Amino acid sequence: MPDDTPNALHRPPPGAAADWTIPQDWARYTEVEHATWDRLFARQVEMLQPRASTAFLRGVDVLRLSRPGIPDFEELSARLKDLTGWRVVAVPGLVPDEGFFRHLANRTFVAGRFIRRPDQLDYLEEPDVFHDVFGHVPLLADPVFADYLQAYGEGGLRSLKFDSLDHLARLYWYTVEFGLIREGADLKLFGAGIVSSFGESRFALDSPSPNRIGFDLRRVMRTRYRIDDFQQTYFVIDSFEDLLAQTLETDFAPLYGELATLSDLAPEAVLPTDRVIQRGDQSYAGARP
Ligand code: HBI
Ligand code: FE
Repeated sequence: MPDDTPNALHRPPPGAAADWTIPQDWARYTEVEHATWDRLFARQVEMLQPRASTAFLRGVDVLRLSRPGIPDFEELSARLKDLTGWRVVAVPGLVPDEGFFRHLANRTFVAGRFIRRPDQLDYLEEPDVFHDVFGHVPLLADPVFADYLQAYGEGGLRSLKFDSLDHLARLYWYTVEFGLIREGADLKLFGAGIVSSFGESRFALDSPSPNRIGFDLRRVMRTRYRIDDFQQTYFVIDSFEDLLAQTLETDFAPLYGELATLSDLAPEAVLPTDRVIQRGDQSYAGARP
């Protein structure tokens, strides 16, 4: 099954272990790299106070991510292990799906160790340490989300024999990377791709352009996504408990059979059966080339 993860290597590069891990080499970070982390962190954490999910903000706090400089994965993992059994390990870049799923199933989160340059603050192709650690790791301190991500990894390993990894990747994309969550009457951010992006942290909640639709597993798994720009639709979960329940309760085998008979949906689609929280006008997407 050729791996479709964009520009993923197909075997560990020289210096990487068989499970793709490499040493973080924390002592090698320069002052400029630590300063880039501090600048990104200060900008995000301030604007996320009213926007990010409670669980995300709690994770930033309990994992002491406000300490200056790029976190040392060993120190971070020692704290995280006590809370939910997760650890953070460094990898050279994108890992093929099987290796990635296996890490998640073992409660090890793979993180890039490089950090973007000062002139790349607002966008970069590959996930760097700020996207992976600031974006993804705080929620690993939440017991229910921690269970969800491990269940996702186990589901991924079981799914390798089906030709349905693109459906599964959409589930990851629209929750772990770009998910929104209800908190009372408000919508809050929890997806790592959003909370690690200054622009999208505003866009995802404030812009009239994207759709905001209640999460439904089948609906999400049918919906294509953009990897190079803000999302045209955000899906909203009611709680991490509900997301975990929908994932655990589902036997993915018959689900894949069902999905194979249904057409994919465009990123901007709105169905009559959707729980539409807000129908977007796609004004942003329309304006883009
Ligand atoms: N590898 N390092 C890394 N980080 C990711 O987020 C990642 C990956 N490989 C595959 C992948 N994500 C997605 O295809 C998931 O949907 C599986
Ligand atoms: Fe990510």
